[in-house]
Amino acid sequence: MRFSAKGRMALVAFAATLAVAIPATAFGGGRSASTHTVTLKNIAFHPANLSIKRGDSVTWQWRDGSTRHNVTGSGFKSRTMSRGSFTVRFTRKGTFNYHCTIHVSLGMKGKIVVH
Ligand SMILES: [Cu+2]
Repeated sequence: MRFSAKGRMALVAFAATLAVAIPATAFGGGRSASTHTVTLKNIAFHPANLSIKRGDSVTWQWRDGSTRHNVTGSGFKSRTMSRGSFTVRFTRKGTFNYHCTIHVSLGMKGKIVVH
């Protein structure tokens, strides 16, 4: 499984620029890659379930005050932090479950379905 994970704000902004710059023909379906946002707030991921297309990116944004969280999945893991963002580009189809290791017992889990 190949992921590109970038945890720093500047790199995330750079990645978003790259995603926008990828020509539609790169995916054969006449569409450009998109970046989707998941917000960490109230000890939960919003939205918890997200459906995206192969080649799209997901950016998690920390918006839960001083509460520290992380995004941990199979093949990707953010730092534990209380602010900032984390981006993963999904290059394969499938279902990718993830969670926050600190709050998994409180149900802080999410799922990305890549079509
Ligand atoms: Cu958490």
